[in-house]
Amino acid sequence: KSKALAEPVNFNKSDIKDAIVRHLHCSLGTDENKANNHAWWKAACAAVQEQVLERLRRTQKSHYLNDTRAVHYFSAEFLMGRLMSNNLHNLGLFEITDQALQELGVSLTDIMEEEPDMALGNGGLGRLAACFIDSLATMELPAVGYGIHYEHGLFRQEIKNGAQIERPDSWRDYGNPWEICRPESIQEVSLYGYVETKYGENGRIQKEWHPGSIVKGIPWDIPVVGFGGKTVNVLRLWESQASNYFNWDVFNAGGYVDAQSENVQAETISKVLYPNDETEAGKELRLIQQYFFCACSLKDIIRRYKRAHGDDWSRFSDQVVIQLNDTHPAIAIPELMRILVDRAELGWDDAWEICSKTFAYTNHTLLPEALEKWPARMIEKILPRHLEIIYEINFRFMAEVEKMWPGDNKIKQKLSIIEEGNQKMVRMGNLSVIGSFAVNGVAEIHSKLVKKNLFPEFDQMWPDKLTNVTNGITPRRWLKACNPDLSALIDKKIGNDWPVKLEKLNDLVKFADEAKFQKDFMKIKLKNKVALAKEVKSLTGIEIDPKAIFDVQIKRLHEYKRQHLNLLHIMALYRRLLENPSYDMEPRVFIFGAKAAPGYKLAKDIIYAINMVAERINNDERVNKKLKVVFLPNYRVSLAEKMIPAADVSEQISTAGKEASGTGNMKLSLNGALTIGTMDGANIEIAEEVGEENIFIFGLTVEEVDKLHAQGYNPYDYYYNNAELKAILDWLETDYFTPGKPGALSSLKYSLLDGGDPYLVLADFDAYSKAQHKVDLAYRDTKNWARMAILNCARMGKFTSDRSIRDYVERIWKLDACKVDE
Ligand code: 26R
Repeated sequence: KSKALAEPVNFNKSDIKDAIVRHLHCSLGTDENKANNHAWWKAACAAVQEQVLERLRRTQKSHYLNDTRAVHYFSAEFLMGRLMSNNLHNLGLFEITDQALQELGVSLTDIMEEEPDMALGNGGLGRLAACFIDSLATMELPAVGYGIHYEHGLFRQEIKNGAQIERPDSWRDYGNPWEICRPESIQEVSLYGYVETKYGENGRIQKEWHPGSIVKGIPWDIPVVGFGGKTVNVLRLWESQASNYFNWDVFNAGGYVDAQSENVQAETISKVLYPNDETEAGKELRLIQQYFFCACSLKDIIRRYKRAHGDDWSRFSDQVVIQLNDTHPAIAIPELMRILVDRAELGWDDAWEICSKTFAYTNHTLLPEALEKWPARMIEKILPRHLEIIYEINFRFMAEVEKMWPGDNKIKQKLSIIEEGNQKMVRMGNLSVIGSFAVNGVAEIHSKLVKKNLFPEFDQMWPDKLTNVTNGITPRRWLKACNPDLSALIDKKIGNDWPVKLEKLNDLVKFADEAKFQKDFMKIKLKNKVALAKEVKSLTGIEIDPKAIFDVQIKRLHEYKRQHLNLLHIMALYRRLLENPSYDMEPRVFIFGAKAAPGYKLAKDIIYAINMVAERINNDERVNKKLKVVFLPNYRVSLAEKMIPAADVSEQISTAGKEASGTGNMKLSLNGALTIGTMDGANIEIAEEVGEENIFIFGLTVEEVDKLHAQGYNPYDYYYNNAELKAILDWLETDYFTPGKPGALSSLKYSLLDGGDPYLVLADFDAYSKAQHKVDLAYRDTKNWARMAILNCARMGKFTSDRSIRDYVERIWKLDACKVDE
């Protein structure tokens, strides 16, 4: 056995040093004198990867020998971010690798900056998937993540003259040291073509799909290292490639060049992540992406199942559970039916029995424009057999509905998978509920609304199907790795097992009033703010004072998240300072990070408005000692890891009922930021945990929002009744913030007045402004602020993703952990 493959437990500093240098020489063909940071980073990754792969091999062997039931997490998005620091921490090798590199004259912190983010997701849903697979591996649960190996992840955002521009993200241009290609597990997927109806010997109708096109799926495996390093699961991402088999005909006909253009088409499938968040565009390529990764993944699962159980399908749903991360992978339901009925030749009822015991579905949004619907004609063209199967599922389901509500066509119309109308549409949400044995929302309030507003009749039909699993975040990445000083302080106070037992943070409560602990806690916060201030300076040129309140709003840009409510309040403060230079306020820096979907005009206008207001304020000598505004470009996981530890205030100000859960709220609170927020999503449960006196809750509740809409909401009521609000909105129409370009910000004003203000920004403005004033006053009491910050951290135990996974395991997946033999 070579030194580098020494037993993981015995792997020490000099082993790491040797392995890194060996990779520098033998994998990268360079040496200690010539290597730049990028080469050092690659060599270090390769050294770590040796340890990872050894544990991966053991994990796979244990899972195989124990023939474990496993969860298969199907998600179009996995927002992994960087893996180096995470893997080192989870392997327990961070400190000694840091020291090893120091002895080689290299800074670990510096070389980690070389790693591009794996940004294969839009936001919350994708990051949740990444936190979940971390918890699954940590808890030693057999699990596979399945998704798409996008060539380009979420676009890189640049800000030019205040406006967002999108640049391609090329995270893999210089190779990804963590992934392994598995050509031995390539799958083929059919598309297009037609269905032939045949009659078998027994008189049974047989369907055969003659595809018009076949593409290959190449699996790339990313090892997922559990904390403690015992279990290493895999995230398997499929890359599309042209199938040689299909192109053979074209090739023989002498169409060498045409064959290449076929390749381009096939390879387009995994080219790019759709950057839409919450607005379905109905694009054919997106449906193909969804089917492509579901079909590859199901074949992969079935191949593994058959290896152990042959053609006996009776145990399939005992061994396999598939979690659908929103409806994006819902096409897997008719695909499994097709395999069982057309290929395995099971009867429909037997097939449906297996299918509906295999799938479970998580809903992440109630926004109508985010609920996926595909034109039936589009499905027919791409997946003709699947459309037939969907109709059959629906036909049988309609009979159930008829039994429950005889003669009620209204209800049938509402529950049907097919939406009739000008253009027939397939509702993927309905298909998902009907084809799953469990459906969950992602926070208490959200799950209640899923039952009450989105799927009330389904809830009546199957009272136990709809449930809640409140989201969570991994404390390994979102505290231990991103906030090392605070983590060390916590270790010192309560021991070091909190990363796997987050409820232990509760032991900090007893120190919340201790002066020394408060000082240490806030000293670390200040140090993190100094570090962020440096980053802000280098990214934007803006100087900010680390002593000011750092008020942070980081999330995708959307009207419902109300970044513009934050902006209107900033303008109010600016105006108050101009009108009264001695206006009493704590110095505050408002910091934003947000990407807008490229086609979402108003969202982009809001980014532009934030930047133009920022520029004016930051350069106004009259106010910029007290007020600064920063928009950090290209918000992403690795930037969040720098912003979150430095935040004093966390903005969670969505219109009540619109944010399903939120997960950034949990990360910020865990790192000692105080929340200003509405009674929405997980904010409600955060308030319950930290106590009402340790959070700034404001604004309309869901019931009040409904009532206001019902009685007819008129934003002008608020415009004319609040002189400050009127002045601010009118200000937007002048050229004060856009010199020489009056009206450049007027789309914002329009959306809030004549546009109807759909997210009740004006209705909540006054309450928000008052809550912000309370924040300002509270910050002046430094001791109490420290106490509140500590209590926020101490009471976040509930929001570890380990608890979410435990909920899924006990209530939905029914999985057992599998110890990996050392
Ligand atoms: C259909 C398509 C355009 C699409 C819609 C919505 C693509 C992506 C989305 C993103 C949604 C589903 C999302 O990320 N939702 C977020 O999920 C988080 C994890 O559950 C929640 O915390 C968050 O509140 C919710 O907005």
